[in-house]
Amino acid sequence: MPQLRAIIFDVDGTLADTERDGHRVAFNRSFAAAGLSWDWSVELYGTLLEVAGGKERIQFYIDRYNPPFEPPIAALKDWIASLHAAKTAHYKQLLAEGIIPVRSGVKRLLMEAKEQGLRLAIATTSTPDNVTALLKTTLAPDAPSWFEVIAAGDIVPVKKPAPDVYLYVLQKMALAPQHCLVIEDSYQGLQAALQARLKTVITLNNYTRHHDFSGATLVLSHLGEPDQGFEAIAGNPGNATYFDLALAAWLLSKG
Ligand code: XBP
Ligand code: MG
Repeated sequence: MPQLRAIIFDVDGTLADTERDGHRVAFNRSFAAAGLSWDWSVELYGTLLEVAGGKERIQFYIDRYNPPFEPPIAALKDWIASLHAAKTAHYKQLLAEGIIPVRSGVKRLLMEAKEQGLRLAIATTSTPDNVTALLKTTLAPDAPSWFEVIAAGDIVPVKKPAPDVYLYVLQKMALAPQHCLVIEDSYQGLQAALQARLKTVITLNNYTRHHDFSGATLVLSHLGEPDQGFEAIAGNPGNATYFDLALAAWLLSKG
């Protein structure tokens, strides 16, 4: 019977609803500051989220939508990297304003895991600086240290839906996939985790509720709290009304 040894968290959309009011706004601010007329609406951003990674997303936008801009003198890849660096600064500024809280149940679950000595990790496509800033502003100044491994951004050459970031975490923690549970929010994240043979629980958000989550162990509206239960969209949560370590261990023990 496989035992639960670690939980691996995705970040954007899973720990916090960062995309619409955080990353999207930061992209737009970096575009305006660079003198570009580009504006990513809430709706367009939903389409652009098909591509994980901010630099990759900007490249995809240029390729697919052919937006107006003066071709840079520098190599396009370098120009995108500097635009994206400005975006990261805007994003961190937005986080510092405290506008983005963690999702329901996230802090409770992390505290429970810490108390029980369960190992924790992060596997995200987002830039490392974004992750530490989010953890510090929403949880606690020392929250980055709660995670044994924070695998983020360009740490692996190929981003989700490729499994690389999850394989990297497993290798760093020297754990077999059957001892870990993943919490994700998107199709791309689920594919990455499944290809690494990891059982995955999905918490939906507005950008991902229409995604195909076949293969997920459980699909929930959110992790929930004792007084704010989850809705189970797919899978069997047993008698649980909110997601805790007992439910996580039970899901994994089913093999
Ligand atoms: C989310 C992403 C990221 C963010 C933006 O990753 O795909 O690209 O949208 O962050 P995950 P960057 O759900 O895996 O956390 O601009 O730093 O890429
Ligand atoms: Mg995500």
